[in-house]
Amino acid sequence: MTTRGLVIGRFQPFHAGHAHLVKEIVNDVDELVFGIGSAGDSHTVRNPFTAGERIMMATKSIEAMDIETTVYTVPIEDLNRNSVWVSHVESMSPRFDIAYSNNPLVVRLFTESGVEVRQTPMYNRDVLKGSEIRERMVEGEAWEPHVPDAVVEVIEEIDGIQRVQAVS
Ligand code: NMN
Repeated sequence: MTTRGLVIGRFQPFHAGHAHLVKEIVNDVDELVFGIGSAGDSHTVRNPFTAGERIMMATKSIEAMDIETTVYTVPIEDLNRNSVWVSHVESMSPRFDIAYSNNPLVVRLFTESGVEVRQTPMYNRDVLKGSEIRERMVEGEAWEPHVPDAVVEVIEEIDGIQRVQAVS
């Protein structure tokens, strides 16, 4: 039977740590569901990019990785009720066997619902976190080396730096 993994995160933006994570997870599973969390949020300091923009970043970055695994990208809006969030995710996603996250709340909610959760090693976490990369965008510091080339292209296409600076 096909083993399918779900990775869920906000990907604001998709960065080199996420690319590394995808490469690790596809060694474990036959198919990957890439869940874009807080899909309804955009144009804020914490969530500057829309779900559609994040789908472009992830799709183009994963395409460039040249992996064989089928990847489904699914936007998942937040729900103001943690106790039913896992059912909400399941209702939006292809069936999955394993959830991948290092977010303590996400780990707890899936575990309490009986879903196997795997945590993944953090890769160069000092720089490779969304908040640090967004801060660099605001300050006009180098952020490009820390994201896949495809993400640089998407952010240029949407004039993303101007937006991040304007909402900050
Ligand atoms: O670990 P991050 O990148 O923050 O991603 C986790 C995602 O899961 C976020 O989009 C977060 O909002 C979402 N989430 C939502 C709920 C809810 O809507 N009740 C609960 C837990 C996680």
